[in-house]
Amino acid sequence: MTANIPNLQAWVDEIARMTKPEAIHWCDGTQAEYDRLVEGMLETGELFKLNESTHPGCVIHRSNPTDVARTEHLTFICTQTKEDAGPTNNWMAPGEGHRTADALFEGCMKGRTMYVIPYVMGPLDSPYSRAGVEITDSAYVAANMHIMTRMGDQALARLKNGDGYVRGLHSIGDLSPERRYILHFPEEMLIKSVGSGYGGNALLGKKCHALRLASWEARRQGWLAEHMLIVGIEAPSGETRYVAAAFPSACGKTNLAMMIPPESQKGYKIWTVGEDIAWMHLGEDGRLWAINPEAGLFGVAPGTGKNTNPNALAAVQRDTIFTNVAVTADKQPWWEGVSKETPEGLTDWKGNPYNPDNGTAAHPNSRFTVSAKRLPCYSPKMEDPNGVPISAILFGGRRASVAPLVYQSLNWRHGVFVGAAAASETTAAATGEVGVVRRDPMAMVPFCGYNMGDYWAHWLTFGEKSDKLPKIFNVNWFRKGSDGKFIWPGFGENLRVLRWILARCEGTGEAVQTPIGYLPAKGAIDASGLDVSPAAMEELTSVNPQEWLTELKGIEEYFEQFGERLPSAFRDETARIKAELQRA
Ligand code: GTP
Ligand code: SPV
Ligand code: MN
Repeated sequence: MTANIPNLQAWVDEIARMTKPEAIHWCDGTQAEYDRLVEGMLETGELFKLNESTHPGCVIHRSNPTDVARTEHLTFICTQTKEDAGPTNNWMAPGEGHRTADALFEGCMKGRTMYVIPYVMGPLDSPYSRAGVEITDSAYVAANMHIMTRMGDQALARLKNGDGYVRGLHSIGDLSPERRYILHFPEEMLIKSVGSGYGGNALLGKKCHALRLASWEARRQGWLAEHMLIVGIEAPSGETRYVAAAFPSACGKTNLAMMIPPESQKGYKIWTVGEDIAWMHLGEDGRLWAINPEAGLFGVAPGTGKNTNPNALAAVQRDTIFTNVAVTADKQPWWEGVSKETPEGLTDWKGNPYNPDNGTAAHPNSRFTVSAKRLPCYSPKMEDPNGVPISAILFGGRRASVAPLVYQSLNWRHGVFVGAAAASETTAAATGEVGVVRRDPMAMVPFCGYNMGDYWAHWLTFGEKSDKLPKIFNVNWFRKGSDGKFIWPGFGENLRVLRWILARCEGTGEAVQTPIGYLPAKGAIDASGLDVSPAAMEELTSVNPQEWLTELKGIEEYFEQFGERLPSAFRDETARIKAELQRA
């Protein structure tokens, strides 16, 4: 098949000349094609079949053990000037980026099939969706793209309308971290990724396109591309309100997007619109509207259990690709948190008999890929070309101390500051040390495709355009007590916090004003029936001025590196909060 789309055939030919594949396959996006891809990988051993009677259509992939998470130190933004990439991104000059990557792409597909994957991020008929084409030599990537995006002929049709598209070139190369680069050329709307087959490094529609390049494009076009879930909360009255939330990787987006209201919250229903990425635009009505550019879930397996995330567990019972989970003796997928007992005869994520001395059975960043339509709480709004109106935006992360369970910003400007000041303990979703507090503004540090100072300025402009914007909050489900255990039960019980948030959006919901924002008044968050003492609840909903003065110092130091690009509004906010804390 050939494509009659400006420059596409020429680009594919050029890449084929450079990479020298044995065959070229234009993906059509059909189920038959997906089945053939899986069949092929079962033959080569890239995939193994799981128990057909308990998990029909499910397969497992075991990565190279050095290729199990995003590698942020090998991820670069290649803009003309270093300043446009900003201090939070690795930068490489475009010329050097092309030379470095192309040397590795040269002949890299010899003996392999090159897959050409036209895809659309977002509903096919939405003006807010964007198209792309990924070229890859990985059948695993092609199969995952089938689940995660709208791809193949239906995408090609959209490409033909001439809107322009992102080009993404990917090769697993030799999987060596020494020859691995994930390069973004926003000025060319181009991605070059080599040396990794892992999700965020290789499924180029996801973090590379839908966040890094899209954030760049969004700034120019006046919209927002964010690392956010989108969840609908239907009240017993039947009214549904939508919330978007930005938490860093492995900090609870998937879980919050599909939680099940507990016994105590009878009558509420939760609808999942998105669980990782949101593209938001200002509607004609002045509200912020969000679409989910993705079609599937690429979720963290460990911790997914009957009590924590039954909806995700239900979704992954069939037609799912598991990556780096463990396998039981009867070929069922297994990970820490899916059952209390560790079953006998387990095979670990590397394919060896499980031995606790070698670490966990499933890799801490093991994942499942499954269509969002498999979710019992799937929201048909996921296909709505206009998306859903957002009532509240949540920022947050994993903080054992300092950050309260929830607080509300005073206004849009302060809300943008709250997002910019967010910090979180690092997780296994990226290689490197785990559990270190790092500042992660808007959960976008690994994903903002340009200077973060400019990104904040862009966020602030929305405040001048509308007075119907969502209210902005900060949440933290991960506060720990002196016993080292989480104080807040989290998961479905987080609905109690969401209810206070939605009440605040409606002008009800009692609050106390503090220097950092509005905190819930005593009793405003219903904690009845929970194993959280009144004293613990008090700890979760109060501000320690000393701790916050230290926190503020860290925020100010972090902001320094942005120099002139730091919005002056942020200096005003830190000055105000500091003065108020010192008086407190
Ligand atoms: P990415 O896909 O990496 O962007 O991650 P995510 O933000 O979607 O995180 P996810 O929901 O997959 O959660 C990651 C881990 O945090 C899992 O092990 C969850 O079980 C755990 N988790 C999620 N929500 C909560 C919560 O409310 N409380 C506690 N204690 N743990 C949670
Ligand atoms: C994340 O790390 O934030 C993820 C997984 O959602 S990945 O797609 O690999 O980036
Ligand atoms: Mn993510």
